[in-house]
Amino acid sequence: MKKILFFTITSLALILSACAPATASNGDMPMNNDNSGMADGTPTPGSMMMENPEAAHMMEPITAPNVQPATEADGGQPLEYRLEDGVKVFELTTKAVQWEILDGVTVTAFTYNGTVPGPMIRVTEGDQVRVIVKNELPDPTTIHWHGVEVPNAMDGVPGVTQDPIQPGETFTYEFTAKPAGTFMYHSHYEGDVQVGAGLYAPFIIDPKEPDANPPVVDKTLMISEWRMTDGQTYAAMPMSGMEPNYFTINGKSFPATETITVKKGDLVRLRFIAIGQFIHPMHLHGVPFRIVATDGHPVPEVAQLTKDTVSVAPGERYDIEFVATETGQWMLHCHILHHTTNDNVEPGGLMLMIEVVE
Ligand SMILES: [Cu+2]
Repeated sequence: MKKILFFTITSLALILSACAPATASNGDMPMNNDNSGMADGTPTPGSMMMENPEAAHMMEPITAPNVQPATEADGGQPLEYRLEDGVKVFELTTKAVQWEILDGVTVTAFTYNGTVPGPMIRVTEGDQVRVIVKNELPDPTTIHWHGVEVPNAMDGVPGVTQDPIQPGETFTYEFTAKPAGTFMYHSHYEGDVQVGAGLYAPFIIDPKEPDANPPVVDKTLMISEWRMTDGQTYAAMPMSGMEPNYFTINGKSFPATETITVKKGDLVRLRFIAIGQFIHPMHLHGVPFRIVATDGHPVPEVAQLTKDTVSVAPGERYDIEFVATETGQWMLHCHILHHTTNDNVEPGGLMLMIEVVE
């Protein structure tokens, strides 16, 4: 029955596309070669763009006037703050840069302070935090503090809790940092585009009472995807024609990903944050790990799962811990194996090495 229905719809689409007069062409918008956009019965970006200028805008390449190469090589680095009357004041500027994800592969990215991910904001539970955001993008933007319990007016939803921050404008967010855990901040304006284009960063709130058994190594890994075609960068989307062909951990594809060096016997904590639009089952070689926190919230010890693979869906965070018991180079990688390629070539993408030394 399904086959007959599919055949009927496909045939109808082909007949309709063959009969349609060639009046739908729009000189400004890229289109599929066949102009129908329905060659296999599936609407593709080309056909949608012709019909809907807003969709066309969402699927345009990431561009900005006069984009310069990034001056920093590493994303997610701690952001300095100044203290003003007991408030920790951070400054962010949104801007487009050319960001190298891999030797010879550079994307046009929308960033906080010129890096992908943006700088890590790391504070202690109960801190009063002020973040001054200057928008130097060609488009409006807002910031959402994902998982942080902020007052409603600080939630960063355009048209709901605030007006979008227009290009050239500045907006100030202020809230108390709570609860403790692994969080993030990201754009909430045209998120389908701006988040994939690089507007995301870690936000870590350390507990007021320090950890009784703190990890020796504590790394945050933000996972996302990109689409690069003909030298143009697109925000990768889970739709035909917009799928990613590059995958990054902290803004880098393997082998440009960071190697994490740890000493044998060290307790290691990795904080996975998925901020793209795809699920990534992250698999660790060598030893199993415990899931000690989900979405920033501690898991009671009796409820902690021991696993070697954890699927991290968009928006989720998993903090995992393990003791490195054997020396050697141990892989950590996504187990959707296409995600360990660079433009379809293996190895690449979502892989990194954990080097355990004596
Ligand atoms: Cu994956």
